[in-house]
This record gives sequence, C-alpha cells and structure tokens, in this order.
Amino acid sequence: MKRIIVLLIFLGGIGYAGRVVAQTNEAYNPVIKHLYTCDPSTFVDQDTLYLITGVEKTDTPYNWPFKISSWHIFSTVDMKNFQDHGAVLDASAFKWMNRNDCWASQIVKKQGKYYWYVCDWGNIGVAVSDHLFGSYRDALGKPLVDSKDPNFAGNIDPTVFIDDDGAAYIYWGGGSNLFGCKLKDNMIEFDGTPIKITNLKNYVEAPWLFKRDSLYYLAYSTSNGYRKGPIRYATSTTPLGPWEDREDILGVVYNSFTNHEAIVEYKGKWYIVYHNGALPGGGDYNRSVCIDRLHFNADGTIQFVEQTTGGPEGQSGYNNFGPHAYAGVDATCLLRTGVVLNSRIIDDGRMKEDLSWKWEVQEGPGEISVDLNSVKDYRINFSEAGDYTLRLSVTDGYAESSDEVHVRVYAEPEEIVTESDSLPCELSVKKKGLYTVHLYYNSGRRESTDLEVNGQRYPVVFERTQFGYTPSCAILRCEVELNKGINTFRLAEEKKGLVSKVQISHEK
Ligand code: FUB
Repeated sequence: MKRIIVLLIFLGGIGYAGRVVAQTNEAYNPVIKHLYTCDPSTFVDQDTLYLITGVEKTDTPYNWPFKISSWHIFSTVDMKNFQDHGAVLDASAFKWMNRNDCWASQIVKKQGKYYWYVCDWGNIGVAVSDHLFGSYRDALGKPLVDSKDPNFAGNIDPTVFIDDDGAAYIYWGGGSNLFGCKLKDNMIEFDGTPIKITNLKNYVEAPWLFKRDSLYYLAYSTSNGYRKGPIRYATSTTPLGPWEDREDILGVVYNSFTNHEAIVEYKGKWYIVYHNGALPGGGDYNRSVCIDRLHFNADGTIQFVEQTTGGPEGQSGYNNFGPHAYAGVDATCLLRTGVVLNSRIIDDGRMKEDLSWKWEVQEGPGEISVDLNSVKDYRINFSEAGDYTLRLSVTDGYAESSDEVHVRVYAEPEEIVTESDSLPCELSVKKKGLYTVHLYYNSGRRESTDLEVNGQRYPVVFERTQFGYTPSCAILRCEVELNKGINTFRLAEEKKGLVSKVQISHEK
C-alpha cells in the first residue's frame, strides 16, 4: 500500500481525499475536497446552483479503468460553500449498468419532473423522479441508446438542453462520434432521427449545449488518453446546427488527461466547471471538480479562461497547484533486471526554483540506483533481493510532495511449469505436489476470487499490479495441490473475460 504525503504550503487546510472533512469558507479549487469528483454538470433552481458529479476512487490513479461508483449532488448558494447531498443515484438503478461505470450525467427539469441522463462506457440511460434528491427510477428499463445499436457508437456523455419554447435537445458521444437530436415531450424518446455531427474540430467527448442571447453554444473536450487537449466550442443559430467552429476556451488541466466541462450562468455571472487531478492522491482516474469564471466578449465569443487555485469567488492571488509525486503501482522484479515503475512527477510550471526530485529507500535490505533522466518511468536497480519501500519526493521551491511504493525483489525467477491463455482450462504437470497459480487479470481491478482446481475451491488474492498505463493488469496468486497428469481449472463464479493468463509455477 502506498501513502501519499503532500505539503501544500499555499493551499493550507486541504483534506485528504476519501475522508470526510468540513468545507472551509474560502472557495478554492478543487471546490469539493472530501471526495474525488468527476464529469461535472450543473443545474440551477431559483437561487441555488447544483453540481452533479461522478464520485470515483482508485488506488492506482493513472491506471485504467475508471472506478466511478455513484453520482452525488452538491449545492451552493454563494459559490463558496458546497453542500454534499450524498450518492443520490448509482448504477443499481439501471439493470444494464456495471457497478463502477457511473460515467458522465446531467439533470434537467421538465413539467415538474427531474430527468437524470446518465451513461456508462457505451450506453445512455435516463432516470426520472418527482424530486431532485430522488428517488429515481430507470424511466425506460433499458438504455435510451444501447451499445448494441449499430446506428451509434461511443455512447457516452449525454447533455440535454431545454430551450425557451420548452423543446428539449440531447447530444452525446465520445471518440469521433457526436450525435444530436430533439427529444419528445416525454423526454425519453427521440423526436426524429439523431444526426451525426462531423465538423467539430478535434472533437473527443463531453459535449455541453447552452444558449445565450439567442445564440447556441456547443462546448466540448478535445482531450483523450493519448493527447491532452483543451476545451473548445462552436456556435449556431439553431439548436441542432450547423455548427461554426470557434476557439479553445480552457487549456489542458493539471494532472488529468480528461477535463470534461459544463458552462452555466448563475446569479448573473458565467462559470465553467471542469475537473483536474489536483487533490492529494489525484490523477487521471481520481479527479476533482473545479470552477472558474468565464467571460464573454461583446460579440458573444468566449474569452479564454484562466484556471485558478483561488476558485470563482475565493483567494485568487496566488495560483500554484504545487508539484505532484506519484511513485507508481506496487511491483515485483528480479534482482538482475530491476524495475521500471510507472511513477511520475506532475507540475503546473509555476515554480520558485527548478523542479528537483529524489528517490530514497525508506525500508529495505539494500540500496538502489536510479535512472533520473526523466520525470516518469524511472528504472530502478537494487543491490539485494527483498522487500523495499521506496519514497519519491519532489519540490518546486514553494511546495513539496512525496509518495511511496513497495517493490518485492526476487533473487531468482520462478520456474514456470505450464500456462494457458484462457479459463476454464486443463493443464498437465509431471509430478504431484504443491504449485503456485498466478491469474493475470485483463485490467488493474484487483478483486479477489475463488479458483476451482479439480473441483476444489482455493481463494486467489491480489499479489501485484503489472506495470502499465492503459490497461494495467492485476496479478493474483494462490497455492494449490496438483495431481500428476491433467488438472482442471475454472473460476468458481463465471466472470467473463476477466482472466488473460493462468500460469503454474514452482518457487525455485
Ligand atoms: O469519467 C468517465 C469519462 O471520462 C467521461 O464520460 C468522459 O467525459 C471523461 O471525463
């Protein structure tokens, strides 16, 4: 397990994520500090601004997949204090949705009912309630747009806008896919056939439709896992386009490849809400919602937004997210090869002195030598086999951050006896005896499970995550008694596509 220590000199008082902390009266970004929050959308009712966000938490903040377990509603009346109304909706409301896939969502109100448009990785759905805080039920009992529908692809990130005449419009889509359509009055059926929009420059995801002074705006993110990009926008005189390309409005964000925006007018001022990875333990998969002011020019174009640590109404005098050290995923390696950790240093470029960092052995039988030529993917060699705790620390002269990682160094390789690329499988060994079984998962998820070997159940437990960004691979291990000749292996409970390799070995 890793421990993250962050000394934020200029952002004093920040709470560790995952622990409930009192909100302070000073607004500063990220605005929600006791949870990791992502994919913000907004909803204004009378004098209250509501933020609707996913809530996520993973131990490996730079490794796919997202682990977003619910949607929370937060409210503010002053842009300084944000009240958490809890997990108002989660995937259990939708029969078709996986538990950790609560991706982007938005609430709109129509004729006294609240419609909550949601998505997972491939389906768009809608829940309905008579009250903002629920309870919500799946309005269709199935997705509004199904991942199996060949007419669509990349079904994520729904945005719904209700025009002055009461007509509602939905846009959604990720990758190179963006679709838009009018909704029927019932809000759960398309009014016509969705159109595919193909001319938005560098479109990737997170569409957000809004209107100002009879001009329609479609903001979106150009950022993906391979190339971080800004939020950009287009305009049109009708809600379904054609769309005219405009400008970038928000640069890439600190410590997250996604940025997912919403734009809202509240009490006469305009704001952009987005996420970054600025909280301790944050990263691409532990994100945090921020808010900054957004300004229009007289001709209706949008000015480029300055991202602040001060937030919309707070102390904006000093902007520094501080350096961020991530030591990497706990790993194993051989003494003769050493290890490359998927560690990294993140900084926002505002520094008092050149960024400097160091690796140290906190605990362990020997010494390390480190290739320090880059700010990520450090190669580390060890003088002795054994268990090590390593610490990576960094400073920019203003603030310091450090993080720890555990590495188990083996003197000699295990002897691999036999292996299979799938489960269930049959594997043969030459001698009866005690063997080690390693299951390689298809993702970094580390849920323990039970393996049935020759009809007998053995618990397999997480051992380590194999180095890798997207996807990473969790490795689980158990000791089993095998017979001479053929042995049968299957998971006690069917978990489709979970295992990519089964490896039988002896400790040498
Ligand atoms: O949170 C999951 C996905 O990441 C969202 O649906 C995208 O917009 C990106 O923020």
